[in-house]
Amino acid sequence: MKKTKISSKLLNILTRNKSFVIAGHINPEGDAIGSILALALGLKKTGRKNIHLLSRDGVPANLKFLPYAGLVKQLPPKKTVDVLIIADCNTLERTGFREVKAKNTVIIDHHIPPDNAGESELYKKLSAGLIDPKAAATGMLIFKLLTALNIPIDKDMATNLYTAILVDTGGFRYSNTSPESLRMACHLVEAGARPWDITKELYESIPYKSVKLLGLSLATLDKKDGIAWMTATRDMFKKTGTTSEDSEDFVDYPRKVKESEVAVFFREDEKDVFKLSLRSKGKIDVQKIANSFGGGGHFAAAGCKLKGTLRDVQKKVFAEVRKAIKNAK
Ligand SMILES: [Mn+2]
Repeated sequence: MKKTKISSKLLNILTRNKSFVIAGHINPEGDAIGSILALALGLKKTGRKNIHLLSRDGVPANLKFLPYAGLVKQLPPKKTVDVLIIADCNTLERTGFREVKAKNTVIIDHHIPPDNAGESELYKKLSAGLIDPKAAATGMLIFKLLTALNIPIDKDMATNLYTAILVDTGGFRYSNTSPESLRMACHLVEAGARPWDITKELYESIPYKSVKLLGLSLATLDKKDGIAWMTATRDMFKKTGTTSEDSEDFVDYPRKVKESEVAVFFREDEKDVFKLSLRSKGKIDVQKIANSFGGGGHFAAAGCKLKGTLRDVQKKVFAEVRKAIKNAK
């Protein structure tokens, strides 16, 4: 296994304190929920009972099968806790909780810290961190952390961690799939994670109404100049009785288009407010594009929010994408 430096300070904070809040990010997916659950189960094994798991948007329906998903709460504790652990994101804003009071704050994450990180209040008072943008999933960092803490990984932890890594590597297909992520998966399967059971829950249990929504949205699929895109309007959500959660992986469809270098999915959240998901096939840094609109993410997967009519929003975004494609040539 590749060496990731885990500071003794971090290990001390985790072993010498009693009360913890572990928070994932808003709009959580498998990596966020799987990571916080696995870490909590691990810490519980060492006798720690006072662990409060937080996800502002709760646990999405397709992740409710994760062992101990019921532990995840949407409201923070009122009392000051010893340690706040921010997982799979790197700002308090992303967790959706500004009100958590903690004596120590720790970040465990695989996103690139914000440019102004050094000046932000959070980073100034950060007690320790395990931040590795090269890690394919936060779940991989949790795996290493549990190993460093000598906590054996049981079946429940393995199921959570396998899910985290599976989701963030796109089912072990994305370019972040490495010997290390596969080796970890191998350990996790040996520890009791069941690949087909997890796959079935994640990818073969889509509600009928979500597939109907996909049908409406797919009808908007279009392409031009190396960009492929697709839209889901409020009207479509209304017609099918679905919510934004049902369109979680829709950006995969424009990404599948052979002619696309960049894929964009436009999701209308409110009238003239669009949430964008951007994907790259590997040449274009879509994080930069998302950044220019106040969003963020990774090189190959990023997101942002824009106001305006669909026409105006698309015009603005396509201009940026076209520029990026041109510069990459
Ligand atoms: Mn992640």
